[in-house]
Amino acid sequence: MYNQHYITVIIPVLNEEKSIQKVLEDIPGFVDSIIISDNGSTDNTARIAESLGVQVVSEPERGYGAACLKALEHTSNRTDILVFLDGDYSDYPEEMGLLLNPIVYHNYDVVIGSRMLKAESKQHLTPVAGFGNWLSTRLIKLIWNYNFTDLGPFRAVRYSSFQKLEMQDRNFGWTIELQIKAAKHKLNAKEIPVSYRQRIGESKISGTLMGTVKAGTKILYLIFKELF
Ligand SMILES: Nc1nc2c(ncn2[C@@H]2O[C@H](COP(=O)(O)OP(=O)(O)OP(=O)(O)O)[C@@H](O)[C@H]2O)c(=O)[nH]1
Ligand SMILES: [Mg+2]
Repeated sequence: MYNQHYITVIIPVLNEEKSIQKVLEDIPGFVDSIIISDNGSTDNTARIAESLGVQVVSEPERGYGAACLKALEHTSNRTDILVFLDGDYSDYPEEMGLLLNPIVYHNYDVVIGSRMLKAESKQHLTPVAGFGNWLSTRLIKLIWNYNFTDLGPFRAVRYSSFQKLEMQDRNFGWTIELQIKAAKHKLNAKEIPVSYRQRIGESKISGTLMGTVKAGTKILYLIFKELF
């Protein structure tokens, strides 16, 4: 519990055996529930997580969004705040309180950890990812007048507000869908600068051309789909 708030952490994973233990070790002790959503890993990610006593759910259909939606099927209704975190040790789990405080103390609904608001973090984003963030957040500002600088994975959402959003995207569009729907539902949203480092293990998305093109296309498609 964090100031009488029940915290559930969701970590989608695909082959993160080299990093998952480090991620779990750095998660603060106040967290009530951790759900690892295994997206068809072929390595030891699930076994390592289970050996550390963490709940692992399995989503065979590839896709970041699909993995999140599967974890949400197993989320306790005692949950007050959801936290999303990547499994590649690029985020700093120990900074979770920074994301929770605006929700617990200042009535915010959505807090995005921005890597663009911290020079030491921004340098670890590929130029294409940086440009993609700039373009998509400018479009959100233009269309829905909400100020974001990043589509960062490390974020916290008040569970009752989250349920209103009826999230649907099953792969790369998840992060931006949440931010667009937060704007459309006029939720109280803000960004907090967070630390970010090079991932452990092979880059799957932002470090690969195919991954970046696929993610970029999906993100732009979602902006125009939500617009119309
Ligand atoms: N790429 C990818 N990651 C997934 C998938 N399902 C779950 N994940 C996890 O989602 C999180 C984000 O994926 P990443 O590959 O780190 O995406 P990224 O941070 O944009 O790019 P890189 O870290 O450079 O690969 C990680 O914990 C992945 O293990 C999937 O189908 N594809
Ligand atoms: Mg990553």
